[in-house]
Amino acid sequence: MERPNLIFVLTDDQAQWALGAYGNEDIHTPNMDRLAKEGMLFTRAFTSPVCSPSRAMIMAGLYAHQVGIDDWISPQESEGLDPEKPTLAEAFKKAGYTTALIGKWHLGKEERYHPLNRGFDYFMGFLGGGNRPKDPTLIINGKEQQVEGYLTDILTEDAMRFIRGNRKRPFALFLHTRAPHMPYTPVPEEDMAHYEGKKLRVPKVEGFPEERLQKEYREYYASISSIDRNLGRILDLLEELDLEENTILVFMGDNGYMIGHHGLETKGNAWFIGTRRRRPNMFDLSILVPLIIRWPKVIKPGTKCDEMVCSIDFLPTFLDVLKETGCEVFEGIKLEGMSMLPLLRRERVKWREEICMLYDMHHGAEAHMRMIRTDRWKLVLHYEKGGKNELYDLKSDPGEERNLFGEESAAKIQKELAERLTRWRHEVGDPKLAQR
Ligand SMILES: [Ca+2]
Repeated sequence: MERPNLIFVLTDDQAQWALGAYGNEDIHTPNMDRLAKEGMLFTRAFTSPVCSPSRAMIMAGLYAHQVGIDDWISPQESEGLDPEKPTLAEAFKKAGYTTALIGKWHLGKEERYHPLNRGFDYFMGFLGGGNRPKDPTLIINGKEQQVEGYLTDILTEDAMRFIRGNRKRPFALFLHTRAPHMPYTPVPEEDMAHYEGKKLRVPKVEGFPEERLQKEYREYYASISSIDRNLGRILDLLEELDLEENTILVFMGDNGYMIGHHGLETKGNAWFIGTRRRRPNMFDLSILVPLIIRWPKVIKPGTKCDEMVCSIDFLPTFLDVLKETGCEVFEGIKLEGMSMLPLLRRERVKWREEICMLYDMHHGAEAHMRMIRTDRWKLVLHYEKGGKNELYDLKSDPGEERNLFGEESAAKIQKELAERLTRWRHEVGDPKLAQR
């Protein structure tokens, strides 16, 4: 097998429900939908419910707490992705690829955490979590400067320049947008235009005016459409350069998102919409993300995968791909994820039966959540003061609205899940266990 290129597009706070290919009829995402038609759409891709932990899981193939990340990294904090743990970018670099990160990093801003020290040959973007959607401040050739224009457009142009310049060698490009993260606007008019004067489907939220929800949805969708328009430019370029066939294109969101669902706004560290009251959570809406992979040489177009995959699976997957193409890869490192390569090939494979996750939140509120999710059930144990444990039957209650924790009828499954969760916590070295 020839060494394939990789383009990994990671969007920021794009919910799985905010994409046409996942069934949203209001949103304008023709290029994301095209990817789904030409590749494989994952219906159950999970990751951490907030930013930095999710990115750490993608980059390191380990759970975030195993690489020194608990919550999203605030501008005042000095933590970052453990320099001792190999990254996805280092895997590609070792295999002889030219590697680039264009856009958001959010895995530490100190020198030892810098993308250029973590396997990337090229970096243009920003190290923290946020930026302005228009006229952003970016690090270009090592210098911080303000650039005129819309951020997603600027990042895409640089990505296109990188692709053109590296078309003859294998490359691994990570394009991490800041969109559609809050604030959603300003957004270019052409992207806003898809929603003007349209009544969008929004959840009913008691005590929160529908017009405000309509406005938020319009702006959130427009921000996603601006990514979509730029994705289209990249797809066109790949076609023009004849790179389509041999490029693995991953499109993914970094965490789930809610606008009004459960009366909440944002993700795992959500607040009740219109208030400052927090509701730390592990709802599917927060941990499920869009994931589409196109790889014409391997993936049958228009396929779907319903297995529960996780962001920790990327590193094992790409190590497998690189190994098959005869590249030198890391040996003997301990990873938590599973290679998705058999899934991409639609081979029969014994897959995982549960997804476990932990989230120690300390920004905005304190929470310590431990979750296990199977096909049918979800148990979330809360170790913070005043936290209420949760148990949902996802089969009869996919919206996670009826908490069955402590109910006689579910006692048996609750006990079983709690035991499985405890086993997992020991396996992955849950820091909360050590404290006790
Ligand atoms: Ca995010």
